Amino acid sequence: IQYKFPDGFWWGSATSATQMEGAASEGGKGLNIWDHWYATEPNRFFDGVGPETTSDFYNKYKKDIQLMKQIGHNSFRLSISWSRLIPGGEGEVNPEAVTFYNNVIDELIENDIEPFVNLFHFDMPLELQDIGGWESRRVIDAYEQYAQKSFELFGDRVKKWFTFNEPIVPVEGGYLYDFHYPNVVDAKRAFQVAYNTMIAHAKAVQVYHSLNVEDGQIGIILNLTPSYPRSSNPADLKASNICDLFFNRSFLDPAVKGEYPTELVQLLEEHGQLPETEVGDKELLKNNIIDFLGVNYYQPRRVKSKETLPNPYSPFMPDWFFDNYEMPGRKMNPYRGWEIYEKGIYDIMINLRDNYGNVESFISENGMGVQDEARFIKDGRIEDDYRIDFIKGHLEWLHKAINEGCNAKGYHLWTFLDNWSWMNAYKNRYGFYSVNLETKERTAKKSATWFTDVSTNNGF
Ligand code: BGP
Repeated sequence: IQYKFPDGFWWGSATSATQMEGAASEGGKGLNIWDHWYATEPNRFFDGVGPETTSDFYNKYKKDIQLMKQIGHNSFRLSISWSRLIPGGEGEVNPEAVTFYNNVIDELIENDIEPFVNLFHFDMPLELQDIGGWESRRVIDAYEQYAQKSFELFGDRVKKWFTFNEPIVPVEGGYLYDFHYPNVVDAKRAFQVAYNTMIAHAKAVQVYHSLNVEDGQIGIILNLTPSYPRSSNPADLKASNICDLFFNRSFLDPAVKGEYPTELVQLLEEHGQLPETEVGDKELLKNNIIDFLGVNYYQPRRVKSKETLPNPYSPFMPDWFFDNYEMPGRKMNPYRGWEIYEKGIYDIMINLRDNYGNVESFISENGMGVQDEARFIKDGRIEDDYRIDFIKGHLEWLHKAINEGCNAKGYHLWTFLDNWSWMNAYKNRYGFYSVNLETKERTAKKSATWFTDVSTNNGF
């Protein structure tokens, strides 16, 4: 074995409630923004397909957990659907949801698969969005209650918690670039949402820490996109530094260090974009840093300085400070339009080691979405050698980082089964298992077999 990973390394995969559960109107679930958006604007979604059924984990979890076990998973990340657990987002819990999540958690544990549970994966209950979503302090309070309830209900068995998955995505999608509900384009509101999310995050961390759970850890999952400048000329460096501030450090610094980068605060202040704060927020952030960090890594960001100055009368946007740079010769995943740059995973880890106190971390998502995988079927299974190469390439760099002292504890693929994706529905498939959308039959891809060896041997 050339690449051996540390003992106890977490091998598994990740998914989210909206993308995998289905049963969107079963079991007493309330509506979230995705159900609502799909009902009102189905043509926004690829092929007009929404999240109502997806891979039907809600009804098939028992079998699916067997499949996880078969491919050597020792851990698996899911999210709780807030609108399933607490329809409407505030008030009473839904007993059917409690039964469902209890069953899933128990089943995982019985099969020696450690449950990693995330509280918020883009799925705001509709009623709470209607009163302002993350712009509203009442929603922060509701989230705190929801977090507390979840810890009380499931915390005796779940020891790995996450407050948010990729909190920047609802900011970018919902408030900057119009690819998520509520389709607002307004940087000031976006910064308020980003800030309030971190206040909600810190409150959940505070609640969890007050419970003093032995062996319990709480963290956040961030999609870190290392920002590479086109050249080392000062203008390019500045552009890439600002990008890093907006898209990485605006969450990473408060989560790990308990405070926002001064440079970011100054920049927002200069442009009149600072969010509203409340007395006590600073201390809250300072006193409630994470125990560990999930890193989702798909692609880097390549940046160059602006070719033309932004019109100062146009509404403020982070894009005032940089242009994206299409580096000649870069390797692309053409289906998703994302660059594949395996070394990025190493650069992230070294940055965490050197600038973030070597915070405990793991790769909480990494994966390759591919269109029309049926064309790779041979003898009844998808021969996804491209996915194996993709995972291998990233694991090699992760291994090097660990050898150099980085504190990385695991690797989760996105995702276990082909599932529904936010805007792309089933266009790109990511799973270890393919899913026949009519019969819901699951079939292992070649990568699943390969990954079984990796997890069983703790290396490859
Ligand atoms: C991450 C999300 C996941 C998942 C994945 C793949 O950003 O946390 O929810 O969807 O990306 O991206 P996509 O489905 O958009 O191709």
